Amino acid sequence: CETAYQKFLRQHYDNPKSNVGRNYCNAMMQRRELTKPTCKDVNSFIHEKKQDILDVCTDKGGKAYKDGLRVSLKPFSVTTCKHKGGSTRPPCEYKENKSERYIVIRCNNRNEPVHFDESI
Ligand code: U5P
Repeated sequence: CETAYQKFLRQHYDNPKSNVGRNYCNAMMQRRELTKPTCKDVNSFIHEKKQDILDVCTDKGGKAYKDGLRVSLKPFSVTTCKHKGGSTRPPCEYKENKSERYIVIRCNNRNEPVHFDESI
């Protein structure tokens, strides 16, 4: 079954950014199974190398932030998808916001990311 790290990758890792047609978020949220049984409200996809994301869990690429979270030392390319409102049942309609932001994540004791908190 899916580990917490695998789930993080499914939900938040997309590098290079997938070519999925005209609405990236609508396609990706469905493809990554984030629209069942209801539309996930907010979800971010990171367009950087897997190793660079892993490095945020160590001194190489990240540092301690509040509440045991870690923040990246450099800005990452991130697309955040936000549900447009209306029905929370599929089909889900999202708007996208792509920019360079510091990511805030939680890591497990094997220095793998297991939670995306926010980007700042
Ligand atoms: N989330 C993102 N990006 C954001 C904020 C939240 O992907 O910028 C996702 C995370 O997967 C988080 C979930 O676990 O939304 C719930 O966020 P929250 O309601 O705890 O803020």
